Amino acid sequence: MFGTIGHSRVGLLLGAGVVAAALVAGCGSKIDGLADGGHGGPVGHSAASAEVAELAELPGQEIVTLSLPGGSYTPSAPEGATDDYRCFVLDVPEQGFATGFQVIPGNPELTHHAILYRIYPEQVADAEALEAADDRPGYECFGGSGVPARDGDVLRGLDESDWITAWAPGGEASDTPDGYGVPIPAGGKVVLQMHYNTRAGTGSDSSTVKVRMAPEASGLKPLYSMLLPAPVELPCPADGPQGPLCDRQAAIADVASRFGRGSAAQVYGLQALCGGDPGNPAAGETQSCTRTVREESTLFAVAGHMHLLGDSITVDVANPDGTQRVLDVPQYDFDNQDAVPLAVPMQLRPGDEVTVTCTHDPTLRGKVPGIPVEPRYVVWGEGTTDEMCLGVLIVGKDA
Ligand SMILES: [Cu+2]
Repeated sequence: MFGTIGHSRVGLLLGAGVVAAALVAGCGSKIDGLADGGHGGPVGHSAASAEVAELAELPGQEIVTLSLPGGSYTPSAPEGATDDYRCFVLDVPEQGFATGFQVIPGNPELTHHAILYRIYPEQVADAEALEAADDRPGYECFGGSGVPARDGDVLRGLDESDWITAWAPGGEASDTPDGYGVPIPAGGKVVLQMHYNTRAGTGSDSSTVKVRMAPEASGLKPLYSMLLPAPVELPCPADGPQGPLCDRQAAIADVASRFGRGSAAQVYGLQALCGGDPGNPAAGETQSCTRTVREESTLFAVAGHMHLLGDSITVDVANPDGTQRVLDVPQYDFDNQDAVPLAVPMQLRPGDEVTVTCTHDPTLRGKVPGIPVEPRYVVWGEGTTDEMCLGVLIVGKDA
């Protein structure tokens, strides 16, 4: 769970595997989608824990409750699948800053994760078009909201991602750090992504999300989730079983067959983002990516996300004073992906470099339930058979 900062728990919990959307264009060739990520797939999460702290009332702030359209939704997974990712476009009856969150699952058996995304006014038409595409409530969406980025500014899409909050079973109410709130712009909307695992239960869901809103005039500083993804290029171990999917191109085609062409584009896009060669990357168990801080900000907490082959993950900040490890997870546990608050919030300055480093262990295949035993070259993707390497930095903007 989240640690304590002052009197408030850190907001923006990272649920069981979620990555926001962003677009990468880069590297000469047209790469049109380092898109969203996903989740780690079903891994024996039990229902929400019995003890769930209530979102606290605060003077001058309003708690609003967001509900699914019509109050409930009956999940149905596509033919042959057991997961239904559904996004719902919702109105927030207040604007300003969100300072606290609580997801109340309506059908804990079914509900695998929930993510709330910010939709700016200029994105509303795109979101509504997605919503209208079929006659069922909501629309199918893997990983991110599926709504195109505002202006194609890839780095901003990562530095100031569109996550508002995320939830996974067991997640409790959370607060943003004192003095900071997540911007909810006037004229915008939110998209609530629900991931239902229909293997685990049946029936309908009537989940709700409580959001505590402070007015625009409250003078809070904006708080964002900065996403720091790295590629995953994990070959079949040379001394282990081999198979057709041990070929990288075959593995990428397989991901694309399950999650669409954007899913292949994001494998290449991650190489472009992280200085690798999209066509001929350095494969291996350990991968990293370094990005440069662009704005004065305060780092409050860091989370790491991988899937079931995840072994270890670190996040380092390098500045003129040296290098500080701000996340150190030597033995990754898929069931504990909570953000870890820094003992003392850290100032980030333009030019500082942040690096995420992940090590995956391909030999866990066959040992851990939930991972198909068929050998494969593993790339970034949303399924249980795929992997991610993602640092999430909870940063407040101070400039
Ligand atoms: Cu994931």
